[in-house]
Amino acid sequence: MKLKAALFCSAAVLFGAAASAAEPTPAERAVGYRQGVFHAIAWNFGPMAGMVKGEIPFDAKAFALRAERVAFLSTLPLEGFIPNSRVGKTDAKPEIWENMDDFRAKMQTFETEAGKLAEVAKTASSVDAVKAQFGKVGQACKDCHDKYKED
Ligand code: ASC
Repeated sequence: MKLKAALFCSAAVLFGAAASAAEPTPAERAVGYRQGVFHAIAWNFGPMAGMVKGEIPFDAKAFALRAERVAFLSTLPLEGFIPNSRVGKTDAKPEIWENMDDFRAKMQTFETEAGKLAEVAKTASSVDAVKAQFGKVGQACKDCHDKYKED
């Protein structure tokens, strides 16, 4: 009887562990979602930064495509900042949830500036045409990170 109980308990523990590994909580899924979006933003932002800094030759078509992607992606992360989702490995500071209106406004600025960059990039034939607006997008990233991102 004791052995049966012990086996049952270990099985329950194992199944419990497997279930928690396979099925993240809503908060964990929200963290994964917003981090995925931010990674996709950084992936596309990087080559534009390289062009603006003169490290990569300016390619108008590639720049415009990446700007368009960032403009779209900028509209996504806010949805992932659900209540009580500061869990696991996250750089999100608690201040986000304490100042949600300000955080939302900063995200809106990012969306607006990223949208303008996509517009400007459509007709830009040189890096000089996108430099100023690219700077505004980078500043929007930084303004939010300074206040709401760890490190
Ligand atoms: C990036 C990245 C950031 C921003 C920021 C812009 O590519 O990972 O955090 O740009 O440096 O100011």
